[in-house]
Amino acid sequence: MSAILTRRALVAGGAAGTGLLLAGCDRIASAPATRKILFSGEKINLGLQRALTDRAALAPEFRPDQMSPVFRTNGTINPNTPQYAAMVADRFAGWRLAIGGLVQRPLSLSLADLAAMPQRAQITRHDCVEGWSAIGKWQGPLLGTVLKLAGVRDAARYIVFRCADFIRGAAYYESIDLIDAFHPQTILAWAMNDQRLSVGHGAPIRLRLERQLGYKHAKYVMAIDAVASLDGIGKGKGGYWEDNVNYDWYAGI
Ligand SMILES: Nc1nc2c(c(=O)[nH]1)N[C@H]1C(S)=C(S)[C@@H](COP(=O)(O)O)O[C@H]1N2
Ligand SMILES: [Mo]
Repeated sequence: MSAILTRRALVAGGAAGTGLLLAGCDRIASAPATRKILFSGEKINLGLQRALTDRAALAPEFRPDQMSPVFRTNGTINPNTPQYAAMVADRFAGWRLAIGGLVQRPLSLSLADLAAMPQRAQITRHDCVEGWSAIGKWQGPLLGTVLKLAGVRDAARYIVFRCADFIRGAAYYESIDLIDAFHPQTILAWAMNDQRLSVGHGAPIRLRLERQLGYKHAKYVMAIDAVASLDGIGKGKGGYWEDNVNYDWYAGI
């Protein structure tokens, strides 16, 4: 009952955009503390709405003439495993993106499948925690489109990205919540600056997550899982750098 009531409260209050945003709201609203707040009065309810709206805000986008002439690479610039080298050799024709975990329809998608979906192109600024930035153009399907195809189950709270590279023996991975997963600028980019993504920048696809710092933008994505908890994945903090250098899991900018 409470889930329905809180959903109605949010719809009536105007926080609802798409059904996808609602999916996220339900999850937030089902936390006992949040439920209390929702029922404690309209003023606080408005505060919650504002918080949700902030998470939905768009990152700035730029004009083509503002693009950086040089966009440096960082972190892994080639996974350099035999498996990855074989994928590069056949130009990722045999590569498949596996979508699994808590989904109704596990998927296996080729680059052609991803390129045939509705596309979003955006010119955005990448901000690395190490203090450099660069503006580039990114194109690919919305992560939300892919997740809708797979059908994320109610129990899912996070989306995990498993990458092809290892740093000091540990597999690179990252994770985000469902609000960011369905954000209108969160894309699986297979093109950068109107060219197919290079190995240095994360071929065949990398996440673009424009409201967060660079280390969250997983390159070399091989598999995407919807999960209920981050426990038991890596060291449990939700990402390679979070696990190993104590970077924040939520790196909002
Ligand atoms: N798989 C993987 N993804 C990664 C990294 C990495 O080392 N491996 N480095 C991260 C960091 S710290 C940054 S700043 C960006 C760099 O992206 P770029 O090489 O396209 O500039 O990728 C991020 N994604
Ligand atoms: Mo970074």
